[in-house]
Amino acid sequence: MNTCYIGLGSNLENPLGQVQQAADAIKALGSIRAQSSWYQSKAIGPGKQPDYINGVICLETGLTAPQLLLSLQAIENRHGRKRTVRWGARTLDLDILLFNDEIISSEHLTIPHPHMLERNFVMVPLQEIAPELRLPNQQTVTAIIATLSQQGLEKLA
Ligand code: ROI
Repeated sequence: MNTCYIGLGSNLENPLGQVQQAADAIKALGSIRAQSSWYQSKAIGPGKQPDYINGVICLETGLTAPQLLLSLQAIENRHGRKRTVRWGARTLDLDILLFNDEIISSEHLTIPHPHMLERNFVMVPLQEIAPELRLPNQQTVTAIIATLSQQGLEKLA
């Protein structure tokens, strides 16, 4: 069995509904060990975009990392994801953040997710469900959070 952390994000077409439905679909890929609250976050990236809803799920699965990636892409596609503008607004974004403590670098997959350490909308929900977790670089989630601004991030009730 593999323990992985998945980041969820949406900023189009009822974002909260999008990520909630995605969480349901992810359940079918194994067993959900933990799920963070949902957070509203200001869009990071160029141009003006609506706010995002973000969250993180810990999934235990028998799938390999490439199989998990394909399964997550299938869920994204069912949500009408169009891959047009890089860094653009999206109905659903599902990222494999961590896969066991593996470091993976292939054409389709880079794990740990290359931008996770600098994104409060990833690290804060991750801290909520795994405060003691160490990343493959041996840093704790809590230590990384201490370096990040909490600006633009709001936990939903
Ligand atoms: N900004 C926020 N706040 N949340 C996201 O999930 C997100 N995803 C992205 C970019 C466009 C980088 N900005 C984001 O892909």
